[in-house]
Parts: sequence; structure tokens; C-alpha cells
Amino acid sequence: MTKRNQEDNDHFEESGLATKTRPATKKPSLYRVLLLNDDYTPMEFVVEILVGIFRKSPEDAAGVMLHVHQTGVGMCGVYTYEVAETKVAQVMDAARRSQHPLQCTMEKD
Ligand code: TYC
Repeated sequence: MTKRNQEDNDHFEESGLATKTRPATKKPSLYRVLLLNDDYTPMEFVVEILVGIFRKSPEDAAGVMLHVHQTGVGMCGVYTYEVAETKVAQVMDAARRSQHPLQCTMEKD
């Protein structure tokens, strides 16, 4: 915003204090997308999911996959509701098509 625009946005009240108005904006709620461990989904498949759907580097994807394998759950990313919902659906669809029991969920951040 330019200086001129900022000045245009000032409102001098009776008190002499300047207040500013802004267009009403609301930060969207964010959701964590989680991957759950199971005993059957191949490690390589999980890495491919993390690279292909969550845009991780192969190195980061391997790290997340191992964390899930060792602890039972891990985070793929944090997204707005619709993006998180789409990613969960993409994972569940890929797992179903490949007949792997991989589970993916989302929860409010
Ligand atoms: N535990 C699986 C195996 O040993 C690997 C795996 C990792 C599965 C992460 C799911 O979300 C998962 N093949």
C-alpha cells in the first residue's frame, strides 16, 4: 500500500486518534492431514503418495513414511478445509485402487 493510500484510509475521530479501516478478512481454519500406519501397505507406495500428492521431496517423503511406520501416525501437511479434504480423498482413492489398507485422515489444526 502506498503512503497516499494509507493516509486516505485514516479516519480522525473526535478524540484526535486516527483509526484505520480494512476490508473484512477472516483467516481460514487449517487442518492437519495425517497418515496412519498399517502392516501391509508397502513403504514405497507410501513414499510415492507423499511425493505425488503432498509434493514432498523423496528424502522428506522417506522421513515422514518412516516416522509413521515407527510411531503409528504422521503429518503430511496443513491445509485449508477443501484442500485437506481433496488430499485425503486422493490418498484413499489411490490406496483403494492399489488394494492397500492405507488410511488417511484430517483434524483441525
Ligand atoms: N508399516 C508398513 C510396512 O512395514 C509401511 C507403512 C508406512 C504403512 C506408513 C503405512 O502410513 C504408512 N510395510
